[in-house]
Amino acid sequence: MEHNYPIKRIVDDKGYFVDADFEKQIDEQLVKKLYYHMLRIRTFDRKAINLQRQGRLGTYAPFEGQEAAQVGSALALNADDWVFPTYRDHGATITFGKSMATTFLYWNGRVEGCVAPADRNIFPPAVPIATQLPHAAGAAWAEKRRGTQNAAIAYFGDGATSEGDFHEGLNFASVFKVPVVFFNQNNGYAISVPIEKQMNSATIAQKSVAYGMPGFRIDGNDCFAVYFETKKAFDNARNGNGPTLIEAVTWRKGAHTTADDPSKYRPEKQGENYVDPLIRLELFMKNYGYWNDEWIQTTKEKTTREVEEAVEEMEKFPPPNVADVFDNVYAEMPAHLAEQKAAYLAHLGRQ
Ligand SMILES: Cc1ncc(C[n+]2csc(CCOP(=O)(O)OP(=O)(O)O)c2C)c(N)n1
Repeated sequence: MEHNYPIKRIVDDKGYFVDADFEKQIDEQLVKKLYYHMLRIRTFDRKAINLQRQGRLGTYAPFEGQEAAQVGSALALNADDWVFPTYRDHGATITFGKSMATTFLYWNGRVEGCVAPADRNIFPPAVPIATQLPHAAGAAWAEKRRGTQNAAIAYFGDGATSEGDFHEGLNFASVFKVPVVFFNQNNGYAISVPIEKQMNSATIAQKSVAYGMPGFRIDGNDCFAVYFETKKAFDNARNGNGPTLIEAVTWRKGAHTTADDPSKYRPEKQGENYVDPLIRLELFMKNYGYWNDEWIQTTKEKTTREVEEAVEEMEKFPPPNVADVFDNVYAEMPAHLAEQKAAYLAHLGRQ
């Protein structure tokens, strides 16, 4: 089955073109945009881990290694599209337009961290696995019924494909031919469970066959392959051809969250040939004359400053309102919650 789903790539591990058709479509502007966003979210990610270690941030789900998958796909979206992320896709949501400070607030358990910017349709991160797939199909269906050109993307991991919601989301989207892209980041593990223990299918992409939709396997560490293939799936969706399933094969370098230790369940490296997606882009830039020391230095300083400013903004926030836990569940609070809220506030001596 695997041979029916070869991994598409545009640039190899050493940063050389394997698909020459794309040489003309890749220009300096695109290369710099991809590099800037990948460096920006990596700087954010590493800072978040440090903050968690210092007790300045709650538990955090790192995405290092998945930058090409998240940036490449987020840059393929239009501003009015819908994004349905998981707890690991803040690289994608930040690239799409969510602020870093808001994202830090989310990881501090703040309700403010779930609020999307006014000009972007970004759902709060889905923590229950795969629940966001039917949501994305529903949002896309609504856009179709309204006759717009807007589409939706649902991000999810390999483990999510073992959940019922994955199958319901794909089936619904296919039957109603809705404009949605199901974007899987196959990072090899669902917490500590390797993909071979998760499923008997050789690939995730082949699951598209059961739902009568196109499915592709792409190199999730090749930002160009991710960008162009996701764009193609979106064009297809906007043209009325319905959903696509994309499997971006990648590697989660760190822990599932800052609460676990990956050395207990897997090797440190993916394999002999593994090259970090950011290093791969750097090699490409050097190979094809896009590398410029001065620009790189300025970009590093800019992204570091941006992250530091976001930390300051997060830390300036007043203490959270303890009632948030109760106030943001239902539009109208049911009696049992109202009772619990009153009891809690009384316990804290705030009534
Ligand atoms: C419905 C549900 N079941 C179980 C969990 C516990 N859980 C949290 S993350 C996770 C693994 C998810 O793996 P995957 O979908 O591959 O995403 P990744 O974390 O690798 O990005 C599980 C089982 C959950 N959050 N929701």
